[in-house]
Amino acid sequence: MVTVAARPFDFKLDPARVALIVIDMQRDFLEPGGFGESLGNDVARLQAIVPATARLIEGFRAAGRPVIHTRECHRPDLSDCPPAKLARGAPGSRIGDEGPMGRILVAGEPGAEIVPELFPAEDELVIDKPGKGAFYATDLSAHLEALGVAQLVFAGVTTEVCVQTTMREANDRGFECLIAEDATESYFAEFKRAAIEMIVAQGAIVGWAAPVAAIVAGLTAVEGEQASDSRSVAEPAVVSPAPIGFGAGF
Ligand code: TIU
Repeated sequence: MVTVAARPFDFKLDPARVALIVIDMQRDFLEPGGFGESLGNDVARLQAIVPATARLIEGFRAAGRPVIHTRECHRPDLSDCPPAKLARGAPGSRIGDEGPMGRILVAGEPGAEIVPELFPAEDELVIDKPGKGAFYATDLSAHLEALGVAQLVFAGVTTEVCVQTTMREANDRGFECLIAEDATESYFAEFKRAAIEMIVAQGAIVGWAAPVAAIVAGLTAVEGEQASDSRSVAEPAVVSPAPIGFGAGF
């Protein structure tokens, strides 16, 4: 185990059992004319985390650890989009409507694709998900089980919606979860801050938070080393039992 300085206390990183999940870094959320903007958001804020997210992805690739990408999108016939979700957004620019990047949030359309700077490598898993959480109605659980993963590092957008939902799903499934705080963003600065506070509160009730640099240093550190400058937190890390409950659909 490698010690990564994190909040609310050090994270004990297992470089042999960790994977990265990059949530929904899609044109539809980061560029004008997509789903994010159709919900009334200014998408400019989200572009800022692309370089830090790229550094995190590169760190995992260099360490030979899995990088998993997700895309929030729907089938072209929208059969996997509940009417309650379809009804959101401004009329004329809802899910499935034509926009400047093709049909909004529809699989295979340019807007649903991951931004070029963070494009998945050929051998990397890409999970298309109809919900906010990446476990709901996907085969992510089975993939993680096959990979022997016990810890998940999270990046992507938006912090309080798809990232937090997926972290909560993962935490309930027994994974130790760490959010890369400078590789995630929200359309609302205060929501990002509050979401991370909720995650780390109550002794890491959902998980831990650390900067990209500390996580990448941890991936390459020798076992037993401190991966970065300690934030002088003496409390020992809690090591959870092996992940449990990997059932299809859970
Ligand atoms: N609206 C918003 O903040 N987020 C989403 O709809 N999806 C994701 O977070 N990916």
